[in-house]
Amino acid sequence: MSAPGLFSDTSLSTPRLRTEVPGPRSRALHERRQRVVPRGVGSVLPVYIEHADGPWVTDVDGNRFLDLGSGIGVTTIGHTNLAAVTAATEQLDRVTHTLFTVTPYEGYVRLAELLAERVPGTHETRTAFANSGAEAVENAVKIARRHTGRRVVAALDHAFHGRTNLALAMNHKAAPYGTGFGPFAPDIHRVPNSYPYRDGLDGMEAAARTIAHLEQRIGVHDLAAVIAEPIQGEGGFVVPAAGYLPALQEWCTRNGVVFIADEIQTGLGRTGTWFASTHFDLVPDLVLTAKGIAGGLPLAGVTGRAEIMDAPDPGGLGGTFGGNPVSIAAALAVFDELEHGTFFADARRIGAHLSARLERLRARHAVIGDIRGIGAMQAFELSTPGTTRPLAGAASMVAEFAAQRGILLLTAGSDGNVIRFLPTLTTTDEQLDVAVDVIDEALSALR
Ligand code: PLZ
Repeated sequence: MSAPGLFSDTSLSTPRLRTEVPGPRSRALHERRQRVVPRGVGSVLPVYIEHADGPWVTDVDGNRFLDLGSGIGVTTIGHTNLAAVTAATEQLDRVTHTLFTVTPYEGYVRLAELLAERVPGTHETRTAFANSGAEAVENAVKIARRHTGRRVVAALDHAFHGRTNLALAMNHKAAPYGTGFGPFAPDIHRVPNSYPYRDGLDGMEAAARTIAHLEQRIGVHDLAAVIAEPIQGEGGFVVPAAGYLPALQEWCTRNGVVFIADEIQTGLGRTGTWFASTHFDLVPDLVLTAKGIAGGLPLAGVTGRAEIMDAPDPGGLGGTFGGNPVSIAAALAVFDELEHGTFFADARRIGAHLSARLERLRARHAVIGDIRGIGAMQAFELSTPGTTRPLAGAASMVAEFAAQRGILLLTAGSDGNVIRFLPTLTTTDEQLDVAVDVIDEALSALR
């Protein structure tokens, strides 16, 4: 059985609004915040959260929102999942920190063992832990360069890999992530991805295009790694055409290039499997995890082939908080929940229900150009009817409309014209129906 959330009001089906959104207490906090927090740290919706439980977040004004974003794909097994909270709380009473690179502890080793068993493939692996997704990306690049002795890293169009300086060079979108933050790291190249809705290419054609760029613009002798999100997250839940990723990986393997799967948004139950790579028959050399791995506590991992991971010399990898014991304890509970709960089936149920409901919506709203995703990672793209031209602004209008009804939705896409769903896997079909009905109204109001 899956553990309930801490406050156990998960069975409710509708949001509850007690004030306007944002309410007076949130507005007062927002005033205070603007005097002490830089504007560069934005907030999609300035409602200040007081507690959270399962798929619900409740703000300081007592408004309860249905959270279909899970803090951007973090609280996958539900907000304040009881097992994760209990494990973290018990760990707090024992040891909060020693630093694994000073005096180690078992949890780090245990979680590395669990990842070794669950990443795709039968090869021997090693795992190094870090604090955030971007740090996992940084470490993967270090490891791939040290292993290959080559400099260049290729990322895909529409990719997002984080907000550290190296990751900024890998992101597709300059604004707002990179604007004014250069100089950026050299030897990062971006190459075309597979975006079936927009490019109309099958997997082989798209892979041939990507590989031609890699060969002509970089050359295999300098190429250390190719990094790909199996389903692009911030880029708009772009699901590559069948065969694209395996062809790309096969080319990497043939040429001694490390293939890195950024599973930071797609991994750990989100798509109904441990890793989304499985859906594409991928066996990545390195797999990156973060977000959902510790049920809301900060943790990230790089798991990969032993011979690649062991390339850096002792002391070459680490960091003060990487693999913090409290985060690790929560992560062990998350793995146990995923293993023994109903979460994988729930992800598939959510995917089937949501995509069916969205297809019915498309019949009524010509602006829905594409519906895509796997499991509890679904999205629709808004286009000028009859074309694939992005309908700018519409997605944020839908999200704002929904927020006023107590539904938290996230936008995505390089053109900002995608609505994405990253619900907690505790979300019921009835709760999804409430959200889709509100989206239906929002799309009608667009006309
Ligand atoms: N790789 C695939 O999705 C984080 C970004 C939120 P960190 N995505 C959410 C924002 O606006 O900064 C992400 C991702 C993929 C890497 C990252 C970076 O992970 O934990 O935010 O560093």
